[in-house]
Amino acid sequence: MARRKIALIGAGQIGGTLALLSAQKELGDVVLFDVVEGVGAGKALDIAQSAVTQGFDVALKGTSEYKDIEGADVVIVTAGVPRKPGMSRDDLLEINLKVMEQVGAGIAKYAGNAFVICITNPLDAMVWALQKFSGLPTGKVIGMAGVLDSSRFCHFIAEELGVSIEDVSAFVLGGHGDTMVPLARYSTVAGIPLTDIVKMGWLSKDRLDEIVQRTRDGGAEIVGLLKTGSAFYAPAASAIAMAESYLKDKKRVLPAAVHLDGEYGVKGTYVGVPVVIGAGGAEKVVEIALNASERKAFDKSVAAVDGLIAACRKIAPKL
Ligand code: TXD
Repeated sequence: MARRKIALIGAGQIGGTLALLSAQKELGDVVLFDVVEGVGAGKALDIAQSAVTQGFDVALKGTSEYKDIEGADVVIVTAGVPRKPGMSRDDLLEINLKVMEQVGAGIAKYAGNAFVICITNPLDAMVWALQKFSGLPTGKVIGMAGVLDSSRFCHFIAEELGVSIEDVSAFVLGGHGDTMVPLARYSTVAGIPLTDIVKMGWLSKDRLDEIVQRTRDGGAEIVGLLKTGSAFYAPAASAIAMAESYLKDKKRVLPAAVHLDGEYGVKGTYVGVPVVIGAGGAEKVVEIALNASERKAFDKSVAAVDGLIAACRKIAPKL
């Protein structure tokens, strides 16, 4: 079977890391696209020159022309601008919406059968707009945020309890913003729900609440430390996990921003929920039972996403 083809639209901090991780896992040949001449080609060449020491056989190419993404199996979109200290993800909406229109046209023309993973912020609105601009089926266009937010939650829990990260599983629902919903009840350490870990006295409720808030602030914490950009290693690793589940038909159950068509009582909005990702794309939305406080928090997050989508519609009435 010919090698798969992975197109990365945006060859910046995350895009370059996506290219390296994808090559290391030999997921397929890589095309690094960027509007800035040379960025994609430079990073492609640099990673290719690490192949002999890392032992991967994939072709890497940089480009500024959409024709070079022709026939891509997976397209991962990071094109746009990241935030600077003091900026919210929502502040990026207007500038990145224009980018999504260009990217959507390029995907529609050259990669209509691809599985598209959007990363650009504000994520839930950008993936919604990208699906509309590209015209691809809603099940083939999803957003990466929940895997990242859950990974942050897992890291903080493992660090706090002094346990292996391999035995921690976390769940974060809702939009990729301040209203995200880390779900302690469905997050576990070796299968033990965090709510029971608190009852056992292994973790205090106050510390759990602090960890939940630190998860919500996870992006801003790194922006504040880096000053010149936002997180990119964990975001890239998160998107690669989603791409790998599609390419290898792994049927992983991962939190991702997907189009809801009535599930969770939501219709027509993209928001983070658990989804089965396999060769068909977002194959099944997993509808978990939410208690009253979880439902309230989830609905608040959906409302925040709907507000961003309304802002997109104001800027681009054709959406
Ligand atoms: O969890 C998540 N979804 C978030 C997403 C996690 C972290 C970062 N998040 C967002 O991803 C961030 O707020 C940005 O909107 C994107 C990309 O972040 P990155 O750190 O990779 O930004 P860079 O390094 O600035 O890279 C963006 C690249 C850069 O090289 C630009 O030249 C290019 O995008 N760019 C474009 N490429 C193609 N087409 C257009 N129009 C374009 N405009 C800029």
